[in-house]
Amino acid sequence: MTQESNLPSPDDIATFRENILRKLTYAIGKDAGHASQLDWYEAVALATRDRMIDRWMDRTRETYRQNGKRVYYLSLEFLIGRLLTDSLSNLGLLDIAREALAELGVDFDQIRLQEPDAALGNGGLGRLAACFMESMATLGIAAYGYGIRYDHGLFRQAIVDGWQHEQTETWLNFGNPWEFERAEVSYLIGFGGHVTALPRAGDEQALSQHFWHWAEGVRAIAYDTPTVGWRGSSVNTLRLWRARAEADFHLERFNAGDHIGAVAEEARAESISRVLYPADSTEAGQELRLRQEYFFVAASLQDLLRRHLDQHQSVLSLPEYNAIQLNDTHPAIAVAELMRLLVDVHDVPWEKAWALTVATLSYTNHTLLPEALETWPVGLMERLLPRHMQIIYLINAQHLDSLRARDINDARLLRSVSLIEEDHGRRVRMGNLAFLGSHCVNGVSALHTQLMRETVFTDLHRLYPQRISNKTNGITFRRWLYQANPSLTRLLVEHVGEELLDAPETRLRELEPFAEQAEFRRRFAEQRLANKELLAGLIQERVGIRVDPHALFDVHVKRIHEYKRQLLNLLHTVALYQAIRADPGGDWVPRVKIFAGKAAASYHTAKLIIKLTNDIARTINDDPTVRDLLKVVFLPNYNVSLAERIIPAADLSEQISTAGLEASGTSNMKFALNGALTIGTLDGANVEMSEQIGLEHMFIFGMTAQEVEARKQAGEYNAEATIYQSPRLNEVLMAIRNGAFSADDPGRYTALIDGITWHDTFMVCADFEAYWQAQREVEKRWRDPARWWRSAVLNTARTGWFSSDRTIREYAEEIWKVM
Ligand code: T68
Repeated sequence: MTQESNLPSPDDIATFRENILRKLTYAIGKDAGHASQLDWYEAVALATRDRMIDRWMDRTRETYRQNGKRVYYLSLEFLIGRLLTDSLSNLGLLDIAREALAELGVDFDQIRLQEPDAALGNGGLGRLAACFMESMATLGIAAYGYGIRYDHGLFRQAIVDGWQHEQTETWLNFGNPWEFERAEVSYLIGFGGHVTALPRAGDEQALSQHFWHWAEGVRAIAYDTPTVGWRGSSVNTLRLWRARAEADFHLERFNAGDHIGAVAEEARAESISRVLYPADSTEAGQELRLRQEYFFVAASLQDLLRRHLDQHQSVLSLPEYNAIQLNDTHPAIAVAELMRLLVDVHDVPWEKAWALTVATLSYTNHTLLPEALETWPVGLMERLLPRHMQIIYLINAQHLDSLRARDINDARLLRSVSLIEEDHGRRVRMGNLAFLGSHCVNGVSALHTQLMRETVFTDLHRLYPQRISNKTNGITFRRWLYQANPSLTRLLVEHVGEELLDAPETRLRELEPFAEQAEFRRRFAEQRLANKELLAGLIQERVGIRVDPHALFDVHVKRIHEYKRQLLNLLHTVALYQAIRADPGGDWVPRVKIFAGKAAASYHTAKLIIKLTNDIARTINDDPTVRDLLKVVFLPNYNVSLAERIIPAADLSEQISTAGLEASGTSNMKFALNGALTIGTLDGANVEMSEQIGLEHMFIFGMTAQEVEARKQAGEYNAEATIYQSPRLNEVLMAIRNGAFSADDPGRYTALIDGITWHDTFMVCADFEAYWQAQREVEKRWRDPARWWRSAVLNTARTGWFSSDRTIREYAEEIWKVM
């Protein structure tokens, strides 16, 4: 394509301008003279949404006509962010919209900021679901995302006196122009009550149909958001459920005079879709969480079964036309619910129902952290979902019987593969349930998948050696390159050609030769500098710290968790600070350490790490001896939109988790795609990144997963000797411990520092020296711009494989069988 053909035509601009004005007038009820920025945003969003509808309906009809198989992605989280630029860009309307608005005297870059982030997720798991939705649409896979339409997404993080405070998030306050409420698509979801058998002559009683007399009914109402793929190729549906009280129920009580009781029941029902659980990798052991899980699974399964039966009449062909992916164990109750629907409602014999269930479901695991493996107390399950508990017992009995029939009698093994954990009070293991009920189980990076086989699922893996496979995560380049970094995208297109945009997985490699050209490297660096200037502006505006865009931007952004080791980075920060103070005239590389991330509300250590970051930042930023050599910034309220501003401006990407603990990581891929160099451990997808990019273009350091494991096996490790051998580390720990950064409360960090001294569960001390050395390598490279920028270009050029299109193609071919 030539440059000219890319310019929007005046007709297209005029048409879109008219579309916007019509929306403003007839949907918003404002005239152009009185419209607020928010009105304009809504008008453009509605005009944009209109452009998806025809294709959306076409695709739906097409799938129906072709008798195609549909993919259902069940996830409690979709971390979407904003949709305006994404939708416009994928529809090829971005420049047209910009121009149309300019003609109306409206600045697109201002009104796009009016859109609140849809933050219906905690972190990587939720963002992955959003990237997958976009890739499935791009690849033309007929897919539905199913989840919950939370009234309140992930909390807003405010930093007060250095501490995190959680504030209610209110993304729906001004409505949501992207969604369609489908009041007519609704299901009644039951909870509680009791079960009676409906035995027929000759049936084995336990396996026969049962009737569940549930005690409480909650209505699920569908809200649909169209998801458009690149070049508008295809449009899929994200269907999110909202919980409503069943009106008649409560009206009776209300009329009988129990006004408060009626309202309380209404509130109880609606609380199910009230708020996203702010748990990242920690078990949320709350009844409400289990109600959320069952609520959205039950509504989704009823919905897809209805769609299937409308078209194919019989449930016996379910796996031929439907693939259901469980995003972690959060929807694992689907195994029991699908069995219940097949056996109790559709009268399918138990054995057949089990075969259909396993053939339809598959499960993705995202963590091996023991505290994150979901289990539910048997008592709670019996009370809330009595029929499901029965079904789970039956599945378990059949499973254990089948093993004994294979002469497997080892008590330890039977205990380990059972669906019921007997050791800490009886609990249902959702991981084992998801594993048994799925024909495919996958991990999210090569290392993680290998560790799944060797640790959490060793015994199940031995029994079902074909079931586990790897599907390394990916990211959508549309959002994380084209939209987040338009200036880099322009530079790449200029050199590789417009075709790059349609096939970045392969064509990014064509950039490699340019890494050798000084002029290209100069432009690459210049482009980065421009992004850094923008980020410097944002930092000044949000936290009032002035940073030099020419300094090395060293960035650590993700959920705050001990295993992600923000603390290791902080120890390095303090060590660097002390070194600079000891030699203020030295030849230092000016650096800005940028942190951002949320801590789970109940995770005290993570919140303390945020406070420490801010304590260290204040001390260093106020110290005139370090001047511009070192600045520390904690940007509040990390979310998708902030990530889109930070990632394109990063020079160095911190991916320093304790090896073996980060399942994959996905921000590691986003940074590399945008040309940042990674300092990281051999963990998660970092391993595969180092294979694609080349070890020499990353800064890999520290213990391997094997070494970490060996150290743990050797018994309780204490870091005293390590600290003794590293005067630098010792000095850092002493300073923090003695209140050098917390004069107002000198003991604030005693327990934190004692923790890493006496236990060092996450190998912070153990990896400190290696990390310090790796950081010196970073500085050496930075001082040699030709080498730095060559590596940076090669990072971008060699990250194509981490496109979520590649990941989705693997799911589609190997698990869902839809390609
Ligand atoms: C992340 N998991 C992994 N969990 O930590 C990350 N947990 O390595 C991986 O790249 C990513 O998943 C995608 O595979 C999470 O984000 C959660 O957010 C979570 C939420 C609720 C309960 C437990």
